[in-house]
Amino acid sequence: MLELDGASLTYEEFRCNCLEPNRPAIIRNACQNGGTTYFDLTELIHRLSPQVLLDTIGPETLVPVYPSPCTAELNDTAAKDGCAEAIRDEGETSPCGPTYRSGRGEAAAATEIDGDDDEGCREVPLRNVLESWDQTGAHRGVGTSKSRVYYLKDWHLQEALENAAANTEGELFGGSLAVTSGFARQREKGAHGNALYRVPDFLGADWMDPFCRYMTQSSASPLAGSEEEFSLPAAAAAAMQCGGNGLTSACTSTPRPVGFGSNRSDYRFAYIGPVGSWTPLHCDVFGTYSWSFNVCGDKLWFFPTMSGNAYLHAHLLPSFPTPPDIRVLTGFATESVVQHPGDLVFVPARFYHQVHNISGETFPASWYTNPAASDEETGSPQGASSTSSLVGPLTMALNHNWCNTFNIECMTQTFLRDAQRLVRSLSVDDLTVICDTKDVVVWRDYVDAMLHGGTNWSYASMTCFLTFCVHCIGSVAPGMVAAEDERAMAGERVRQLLAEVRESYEHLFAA
Ligand SMILES: O=C(O)CCC(=O)C(=O)O
Repeated sequence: MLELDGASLTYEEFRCNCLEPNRPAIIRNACQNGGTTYFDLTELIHRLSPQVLLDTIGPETLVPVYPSPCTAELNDTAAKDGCAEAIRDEGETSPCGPTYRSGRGEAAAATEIDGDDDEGCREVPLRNVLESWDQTGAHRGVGTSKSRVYYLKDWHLQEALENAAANTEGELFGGSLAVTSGFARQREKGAHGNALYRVPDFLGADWMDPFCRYMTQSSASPLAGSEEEFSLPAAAAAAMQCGGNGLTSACTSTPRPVGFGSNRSDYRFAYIGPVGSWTPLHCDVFGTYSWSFNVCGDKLWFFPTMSGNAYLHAHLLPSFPTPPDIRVLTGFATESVVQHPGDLVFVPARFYHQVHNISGETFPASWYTNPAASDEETGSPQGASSTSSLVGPLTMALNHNWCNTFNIECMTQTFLRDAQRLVRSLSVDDLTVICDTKDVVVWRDYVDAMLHGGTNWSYASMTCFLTFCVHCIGSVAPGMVAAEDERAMAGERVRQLLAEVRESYEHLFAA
């Protein structure tokens, strides 16, 4: 695994070693670079500690958790193998796709959390999640078992912290989101989560975050000033309207810009999990890159080699159940690395990875055992006794998905493949019955809505996104290119991709 030193890393080095070849890397010592502090570990550990989270976000706030089978066994093996070293497995490639190597590892046995064995995402009050990690066992009974633990992940913590601060500062617009100028400006300058951290400049440009910010602002309030902030002239704003963006559309509803997922999605996350929780083999959403910064504890990452990644794309079935110890699979070679606090892992576009929380920190926290009895006026609990506990050990990380000129083509091609896959699964007869017409303009609208509902992106959102990028690159909006010599190439590439997406939509049902 490529190792880089974050203290001295330049954007040019990162571009040449990681972005251009689409190659994973671990960046050690990523807290400071060139005299700028991007992550302050002491401050981060404090602000992400369970007690401070309870105080700032609120115990009843719903957070996304995944019941994760625990992998204590893997941790033992990994430790024995001395996994700071890359583990290379030069397995022969198999034409049949990945198979299990005999004799090593088994998927952890599963038991129920909350009487439900569904491993998908669910929303649970923050209090319940923290209680489930109580080391003393005093708060057990919220649904943990020895072999399954809650893993708090894909949590929009940054947004939650911005909203909480905006609330406190009376800045909240219309009682909804922290879209007001202060936080939007901080975010534009690369500071996230109410000054929780800054994105290191060596990672280069990010086109996802400004687009998501624009969409959030423009859908939250016409007064939020998003057009001013992004200097979108009327023509660019109009070009982003659904139904007026070059997509021939039968939709008669009011034209509006379309973002990814819900129009207010963002791609900034926190991952907090007890030792033993893990994320199975996957590639990141939309063909984006991701970076993951470790705040406390250690993570063990498994990546296929470059050729192993190509092999997995050609052979891995979407529902193939990957085992905790990925090394039991044959057919592709893997490498692994242990990420410590202060290290940042770069995950390339459409690159498989599997991640295990292998060590963590323990935190003191206290709960009111009878929160319903708390006095609403003073906020102090009445008739509710507070008990002190130890929570953990926990591994904590921050993470962004992003894209720029080096993976925008991969992203667009990934989208076009998703769209084609959906179209192939629909017959002309079905569409005629469902849409009650043979009009392909109606079919296209219908399929695009289906695509958006199922995959969180669509021709409408890709067209809006690429139009936004063309405009921002051309108008020299801040942060769209990390080096000025990339601007012309970036602009040209995005214009071509926009034309390709429009062309594909136009011919979606061509013979
Ligand atoms: O930390 C984890 O559990 C998963 C992280 C991940 O998949 C990512 O950052 O892309």
